[in-house]
Amino acid sequence: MFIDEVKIKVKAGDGGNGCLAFRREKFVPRGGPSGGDGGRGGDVVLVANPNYNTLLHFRFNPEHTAERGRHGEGSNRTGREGESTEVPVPVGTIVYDADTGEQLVDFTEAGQRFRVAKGGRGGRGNARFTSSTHQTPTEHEDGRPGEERRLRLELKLLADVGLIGFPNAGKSTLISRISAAKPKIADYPFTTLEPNLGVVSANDDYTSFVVADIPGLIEGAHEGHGLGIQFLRHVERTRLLVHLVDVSESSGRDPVNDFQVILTELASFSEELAAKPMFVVASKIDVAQDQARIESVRSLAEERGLPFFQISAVTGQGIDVLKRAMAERVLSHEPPVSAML
Ligand SMILES: Nc1nc2c(ncn2[C@@H]2O[C@H](COP(=O)(O)OP(=O)(O)OP(=O)(O)O)[C@@H](O)[C@H]2O)c(=O)[nH]1
Ligand SMILES: [Mg+2]
Repeated sequence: MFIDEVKIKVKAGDGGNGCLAFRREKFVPRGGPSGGDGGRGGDVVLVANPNYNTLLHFRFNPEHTAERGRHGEGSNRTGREGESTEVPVPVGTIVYDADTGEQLVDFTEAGQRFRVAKGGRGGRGNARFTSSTHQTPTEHEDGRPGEERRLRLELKLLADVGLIGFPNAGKSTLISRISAAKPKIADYPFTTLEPNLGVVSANDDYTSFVVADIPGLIEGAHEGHGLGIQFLRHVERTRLLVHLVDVSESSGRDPVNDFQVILTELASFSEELAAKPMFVVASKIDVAQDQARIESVRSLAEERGLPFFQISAVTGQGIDVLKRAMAERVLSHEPPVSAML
């Protein structure tokens, strides 16, 4: 299963206790207090690591702790500090405090770090309590407990292009044609149950961009019909939506209606998503005998000033043109979102 949300527990190391000791040595009468301080506990730090693409590793490992500080010892020896623990998260992870709901950090760049649990301070040893009037202190402190927290991690895939459309429109087939992704493809709705990412290399040079294939939407998805619209958050940050409309006769669908339904569902997710740049793509043209079906989609695109394409993932017709246009759109301005990976 694709995991895009997990709850984890983090616990920083406790501080070591301060020590109660007095110097006892031959020929040193009344040696002073010599209890050392406890060491500080280690922190738990999340680090954005580009080698991770999912939150899957947390499923088997939902608790992360850091080492406690050592206790102080006699002869004024301070306890060693506890080792901090670094926990890798994929770029694109947003971390919330699971109890308060507060957003703590949004990992947008590889290497970005954030301390989620602070190690406890070490306790002071009795040597620290000495003063001119207090020569034989017996006070010493316990270390403070390390911070403990429950976190909710949410991963938004950082894709440059999002493929959207009705179930069966050919989204997974398209991503399998333009990238190395091998999603499940089948002739029934809701084949895709979790988002797939594919890396598409632009023809002419070494640049590439990331395309996300998400489960299909149907009318009323925002009310939970079908698989709902929660997957739209994976395309929230894309630069471009590629909207596939099945124009084949065998679909038994009305492409114009399909197109409008999807726009409504996008708008009910967010205004931003509805306003995103969009390519309109008539798909399965190899099995569209009636040219009017293709033309109806073309005019929808034209009315809205959106670029129009027609493809067949089976014959390959139009795929290169579409791919090049996607690359151009995504790579022309700033570096692609996925280049941060
Ligand atoms: N003839 C023809 N069939 C196609 C084309 N593209 C996809 N198909 C077929 O359409 C069916 C659905 O394709 P998918 O790629 O699984 O569709 P999807 O949009 O990913 O569907 P969901 O994952 O259910 O949302 C499969 O049987 C494909 O083989 C095409 O260009 N021409
Ligand atoms: Mg699919």
